[in-house]
Amino acid sequence: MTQRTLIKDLASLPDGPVRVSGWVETVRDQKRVQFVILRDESGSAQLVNPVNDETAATAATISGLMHGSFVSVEGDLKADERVKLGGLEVKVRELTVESVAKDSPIADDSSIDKRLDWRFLDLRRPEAQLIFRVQTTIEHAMRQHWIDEGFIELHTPKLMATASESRAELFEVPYFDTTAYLAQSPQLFKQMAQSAGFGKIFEIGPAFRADPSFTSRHATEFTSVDSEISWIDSHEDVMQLHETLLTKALAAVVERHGAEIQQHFGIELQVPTTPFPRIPHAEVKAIVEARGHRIERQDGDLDPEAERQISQHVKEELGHDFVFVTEYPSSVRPFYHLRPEGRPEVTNSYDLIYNGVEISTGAQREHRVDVLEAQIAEKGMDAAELEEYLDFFRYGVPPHGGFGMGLARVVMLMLGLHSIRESTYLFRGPTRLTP
Ligand code: AMO
Repeated sequence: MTQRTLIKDLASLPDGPVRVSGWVETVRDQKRVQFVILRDESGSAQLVNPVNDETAATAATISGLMHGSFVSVEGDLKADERVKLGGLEVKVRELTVESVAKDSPIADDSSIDKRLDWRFLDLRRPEAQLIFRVQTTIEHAMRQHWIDEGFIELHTPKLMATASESRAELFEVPYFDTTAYLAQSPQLFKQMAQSAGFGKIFEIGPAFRADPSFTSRHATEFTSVDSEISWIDSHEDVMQLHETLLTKALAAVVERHGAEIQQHFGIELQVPTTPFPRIPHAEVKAIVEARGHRIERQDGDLDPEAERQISQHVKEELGHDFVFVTEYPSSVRPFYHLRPEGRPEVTNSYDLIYNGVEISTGAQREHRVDVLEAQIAEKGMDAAELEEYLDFFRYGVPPHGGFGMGLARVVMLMLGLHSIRESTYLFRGPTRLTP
């Protein structure tokens, strides 16, 4: 039997026998000749079967072929400029139906909810597969940088005895005769690696938030990209690592998928320049208000419209898709953010906004245990619950900082998708636990 050829590789083969396998996208069943568009994970090609006495059996099979059925085909490849799809076709010699499909329950105009119900069929769209190829490239490029720079990859536990970010949005799990919590972030344990003397670490793993909202940017389970480094002078060192990682990721995506992204999503993806713009939070508020948007939030944190506005401003003025909003007020930041000397009202922290949406939070961490204890008390938190975390700072720890970034948000904003539901393989939300 001829070895299977991926459809994308047909173009580089000479005319002659080939074997292709995939699923049936369309069938054009004419009296004298039949055409089948066959798709595999690499592309699509036209199969042709002239109808005559010799091919009658195959013709009968093709007439009854349901869209979506998986088939293997032995045939003869022929380059033919007249064929619109790739300038080639495969004349069928033998067609084996490996698995018959039922009528598809979804169509191109199905709602996103219906498509998610049938996600495995929805994902057969080539642009859906491209989303996950892009994601693979992003992760690979970042991982390559981390490895080149001597980082250690961690896999921190997702079952925890305490909250990892705050008591809000916490999932409880019965755990033998006690209660466990699902990790909201690897925050505590990535910091622990600094006390352990690991120096530089990263993790790409799941994070859970019992967030009841139904926005286009929130999921109850998401993939968090985290990194944490020792011996920083301030959050500036973290931002430099962060922009380097994203620039390398984008360069790899542009090189590997730029043309396809243009074709499927109509976006001319650019590699960003470094440094990314940095604007202090107070200045961001002033800019956003000058653009006519009043931030209504009581705590003064940026709302989604403010994120869109500052992003738009940076795009117009500096031609950049990214902006670091720095110096967040202490009042809207967690207890573990370090506050710079003499300015207790702000933190050595940032949010990174990409094409109008927050994709990440980063900060220098407070590593002086007495200051940490004071900040825990100030936030009205229970220090007893954080005893084990506080131990990380009682036996020596270097100054350190890091960031956490939502992978699906990055992919969504890179490709101009409308919702994180499109850039998450299997979305989890308040009313979705399947498939
Ligand atoms: P934060 O809570 O800001 O910070 O989360 C970091 C990033 O994670 C993503 N994210 C989400 N993505 C999808 N659905 C959600 N419900 C969701 N919640 C968060 C966002 C966000 O910017 N420990 C800190 C990070 C750090 O300081 O290192 C943290 O978790 O892209």
